[in-house]
Amino acid sequence: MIEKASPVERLHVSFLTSAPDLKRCPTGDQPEVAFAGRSNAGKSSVLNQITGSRRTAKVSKTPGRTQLLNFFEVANGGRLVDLPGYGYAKAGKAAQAAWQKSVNHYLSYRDCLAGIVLVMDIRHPNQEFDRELIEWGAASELPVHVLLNKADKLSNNAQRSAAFDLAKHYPDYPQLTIQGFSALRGTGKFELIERLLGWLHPQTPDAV
Ligand SMILES: Nc1nc2c(ncn2[C@@H]2O[C@H](COP(=O)(O)OP(=O)(O)OP(=O)(O)O)[C@@H](O)[C@H]2O)c(=O)[nH]1
Ligand SMILES: [Mg+2]
Repeated sequence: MIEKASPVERLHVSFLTSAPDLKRCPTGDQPEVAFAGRSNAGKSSVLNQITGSRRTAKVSKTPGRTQLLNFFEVANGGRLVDLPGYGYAKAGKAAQAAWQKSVNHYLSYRDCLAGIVLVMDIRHPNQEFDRELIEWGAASELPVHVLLNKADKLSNNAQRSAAFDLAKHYPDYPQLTIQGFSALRGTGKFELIERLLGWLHPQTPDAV
């Protein structure tokens, strides 16, 4: 009988580098998973939760904290990328446009991209940027895994309805998956880590 491996508790990662744009990204010689989403949705917090360290990525109460593409190396291969948030209204128009361009370029031309984790605030899901990214992922045949983050802000019932309502918008998106998550509490951590390992190490899904 094959024993079921115990779930992976945390991903071991180390910071590799930051890049302002696609040109200055490290050579894309390994599978990469990008964390995208609106500013303040909790991308950096999610990274910290799954790596078990508050210091992996910078978190801030002020939206727009992550302004560069930040690369992290995962033990046993693969990388995670913390992208700047979309839609940080207080940034000047020029700064916003520059970040969006760097993120759009990265998503469009980064050949080693294996999947995208799209982080949404569960209380405000499926905003314009989210819809665009989901459509783009489907058109590019790239898997998109949605995290309905900050689930701790809603009751269990409301969490389930949020996931159900979002799924209803995308009945014909075979590469779209959705889960609830709380970066604050760690809810949904195992499911996310399993998904990431499946993308980064497709041959050895249980390796860390
Ligand atoms: N209650 C709650 N707060 C959260 C959760 N995840 C993140 N936050 C808070 O949301 C705020 C933004 O978190 P970040 O992780 O910096 O968000 P981000 O998406 O990386 O933001 P940018 O870097 O601006 O794009 C911080 O105050 C976090 O503490 C969560 O699961 N629950
Ligand atoms: Mg951030």
